[in-house]
Amino acid sequence: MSRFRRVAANSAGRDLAVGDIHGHFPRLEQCLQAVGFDTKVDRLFSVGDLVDRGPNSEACLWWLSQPWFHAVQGNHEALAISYLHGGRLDLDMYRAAGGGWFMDMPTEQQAVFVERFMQLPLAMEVQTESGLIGLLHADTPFNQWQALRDSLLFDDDPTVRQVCQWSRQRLKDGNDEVVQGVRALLVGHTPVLQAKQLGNVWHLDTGGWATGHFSLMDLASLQLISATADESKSPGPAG
Ligand SMILES: [Mn+2]
Repeated sequence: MSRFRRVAANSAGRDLAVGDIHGHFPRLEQCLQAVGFDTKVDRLFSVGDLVDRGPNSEACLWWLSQPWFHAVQGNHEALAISYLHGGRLDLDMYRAAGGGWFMDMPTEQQAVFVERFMQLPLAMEVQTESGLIGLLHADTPFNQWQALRDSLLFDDDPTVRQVCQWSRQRLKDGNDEVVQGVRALLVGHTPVLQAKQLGNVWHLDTGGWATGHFSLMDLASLQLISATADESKSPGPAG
């Protein structure tokens, strides 16, 4: 697998990004329908944390098999990898964070998920007509996109990985420094009430997994489309 992925521009349709999904794929599907998402021409980019907390984590495999769906690896995907491969992991914390569906699954099935999660890059860049858009789960340790790209491609620095998947520092500090070399960097991981911009870094996890309120961002225009799933139409139980 490559820890960094480049994606060419979409000349046919729209590119949208979404914050953490956390096993709420039916809600996300409702939101996509509400904004007229067309799987034939549009693409959806996820900033990671596809699984845990919600009732439909298993559905991530179907989504990841769709040619229009692209995701980076969040810390929850990393937790599953650590669990299976014997990395350092606080099991009580993992279960409390929603990992029970995975922990209680037969090992052969866990391996199928982990194999797929290990293929996900830690960061991705997408070409658009108005410039390059970066995506990763939590934060970048470098304010030069080129430096992050080089680090992920040519080193395997655990500190860089840690920041990319776990850090909440930029939001905590209200750090509005611009990340040079990308028009915008889209991240998730820390829930915010409304999508929040600091410098050119957009925090998109508006808790769609908790409240049904997903913020979809158009990559080319950086316009936000907020969509809230209608729970009364949801086929699954609310989580
Ligand atoms: Mn996260």
